Amino acid sequence: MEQTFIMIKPDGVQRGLVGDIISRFEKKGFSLKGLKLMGVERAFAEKHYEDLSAKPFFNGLVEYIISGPVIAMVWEGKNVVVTGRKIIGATNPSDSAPGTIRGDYAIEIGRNVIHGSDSVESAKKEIALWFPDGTVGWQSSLHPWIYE
Ligand code: RTP
Repeated sequence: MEQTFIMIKPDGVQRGLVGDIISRFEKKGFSLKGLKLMGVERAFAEKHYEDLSAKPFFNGLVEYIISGPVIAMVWEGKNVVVTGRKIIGATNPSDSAPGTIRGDYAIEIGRNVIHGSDSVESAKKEIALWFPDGTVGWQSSLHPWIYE
């Protein structure tokens, strides 16, 4: 089954949005496979966002991610990478539809509350980076009610 990496950024944690965000993924039917609250070192944040290192906003982005604890999660389910990005909404909250996390809770691109892997390949890379010891293997008893 497909997995994605989801991170609630420091603003989402500080603003008390953790429960709401987890609830949205749970209610959709996805399974939580890993979760931890952690402070991120600068080098780790730079590694996570290494593909963006040439961007003018890179330093500000790294400062943002290390500014407070984040929630790192692994979610599992059919098409969870693409559907997770839809639940999150467009990168710039000005473009994210109401009903999405960013559409409902964010105004600026530099404070957009949450990260989600953008492909199955980057999900695998990000899960290996954030959960080097792996995750707990368990199956939700709700599966027969969610998948035909
Ligand atoms: P994320 O990786 O956080 O899920 O975001 P994304 O794929 O939707 O967007 P990406 O292009 O990968 O950008 C990563 C994060 O960098 C910040 N950003 N700031 N100031 C700017 O123009 C700008 N552009 C991007 C955002 O926090 C974005 O989520």
